[in-house]
Amino acid sequence: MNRRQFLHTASLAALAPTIAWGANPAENHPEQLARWLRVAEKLKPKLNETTVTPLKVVKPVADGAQFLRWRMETVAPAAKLGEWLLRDGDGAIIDFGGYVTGHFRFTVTPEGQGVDSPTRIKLTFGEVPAEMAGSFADYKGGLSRAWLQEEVITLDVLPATIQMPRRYAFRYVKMEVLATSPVFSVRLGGLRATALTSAGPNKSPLPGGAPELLRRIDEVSLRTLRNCMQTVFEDGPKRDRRLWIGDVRLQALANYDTFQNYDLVKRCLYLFAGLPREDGFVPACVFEQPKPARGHVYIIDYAALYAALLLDYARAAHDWKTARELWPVARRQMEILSQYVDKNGVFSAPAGSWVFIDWKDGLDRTAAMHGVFVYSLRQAQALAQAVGADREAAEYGKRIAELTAVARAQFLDSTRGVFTSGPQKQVSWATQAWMALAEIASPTEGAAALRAAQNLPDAVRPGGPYLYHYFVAAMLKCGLKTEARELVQSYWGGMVNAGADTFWEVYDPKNPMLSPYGDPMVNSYCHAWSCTPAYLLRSGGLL
Ligand code: RAM
Repeated sequence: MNRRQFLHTASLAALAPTIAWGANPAENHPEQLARWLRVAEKLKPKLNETTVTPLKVVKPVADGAQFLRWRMETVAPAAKLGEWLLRDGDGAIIDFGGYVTGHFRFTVTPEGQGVDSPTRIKLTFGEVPAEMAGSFADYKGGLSRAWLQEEVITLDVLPATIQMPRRYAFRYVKMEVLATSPVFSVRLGGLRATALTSAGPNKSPLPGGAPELLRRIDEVSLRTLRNCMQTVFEDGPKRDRRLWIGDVRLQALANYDTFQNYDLVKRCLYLFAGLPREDGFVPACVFEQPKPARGHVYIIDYAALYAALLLDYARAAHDWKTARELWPVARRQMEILSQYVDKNGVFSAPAGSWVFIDWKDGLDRTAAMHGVFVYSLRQAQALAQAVGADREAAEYGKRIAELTAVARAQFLDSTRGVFTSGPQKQVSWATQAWMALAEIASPTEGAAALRAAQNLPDAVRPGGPYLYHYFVAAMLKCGLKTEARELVQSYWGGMVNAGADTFWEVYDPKNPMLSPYGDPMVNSYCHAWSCTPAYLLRSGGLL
């Protein structure tokens, strides 16, 4: 089930057992949840602001040689804009020279015989040249067209200084004068962006000798992460502008190695903890505004990974107090998910639920999800040991052994040296990655399986950076450092070479128009889960 289908599913209530959770009733007591939300609120960061001025005026040129089909040509330095008199149908595309998440302001000055009518201006903000070239009127995507960043404003009084009300995510701004009157024109000037982030300076630059391409990949990773770090770790500052477990888990890893904003991760952990479903299951995402609220979707693998998010945090921040306090949340996810192990011992997500793993049509997710669950049980076991929950630690250990034995019996094709998934015995990169990360495969088996999947032409490849990350992590775990580095260089390096100054939500080198939402215009081109080379190049062990 993909996200669009999921949002059209009428009710999730059927998936929610109505039992109360927590051996200790205080754990899911409304007061406890409210207290956790207060902790999250106290940790809300004040954003750092930087003023950014535009670099130049550009124009998009169709170019089949470019991955995203357009390139920008310089028209004039940005300062020239103020010299131009603009009237109906005139406009300019401004390049800020780099990605900005923040606010935009500008001035409009009239020139002529007087202002005898309102002035109408259209603004379009874009992350990539294609958004400046096409018209949003042709949008065919399944997600709301309101994600596309465009505004029409009508000014009654000139001169005017306009501070646009929304926060935008952009490198380019198209400004079009739709209407003045026959007696006056306007000049646009004073263009300024205020970039926002909760990231401070990078505390850990790459070692001097790192190869050039890896340095560039790292820079783009850091820019991606910085722009996604707002009052939570957002998935994408253009879209969805919210906190998702799968995304924050990866962002947090990159953050520990670079910006080291531990409190922001802690805030996110508390937001999920304070906003569970009635039975304690954590939502896949949460909203911050107008007040913190749980998102409307549940993703089985994301809920499992809450344990990893908590354990990584406790280790990185040396904050075992928080681990102890939020341990019941991680434990509850394991309790709920354990109910989904079927009579054959295979993790079997309930019908109608959403198992994400990757944006990839046709991917059989059974084995990969089984792997995510075993991986998460391992994280939960380490947490249990650290917080003195001996009973759970032992119980998880037993379950890990059982699930591992079942997975080997069900999924391992020892003749071919790969793990398969589903009735068609599908071979995918996803399955091999999660079998290795879950330690269902030994490092030697894992290395062979990962290599085999890469070499099998009909193996289902990843659809996006989220799964590429876990595949690379699996390679590193199995000792395939050289191959892992090659993959990072070709995949993330491919985006860099295609002109990315922030990493994209989806990238398939063979399919530039790929979109999980039916239109690449609404794809996010600065996306949380794509920033992980910053981690892989540091504690990930890629260098
Ligand atoms: C996408 C979001 C996010 C991801 C979910 C599953 O739409 O952008 O990154 O976690 O879906």
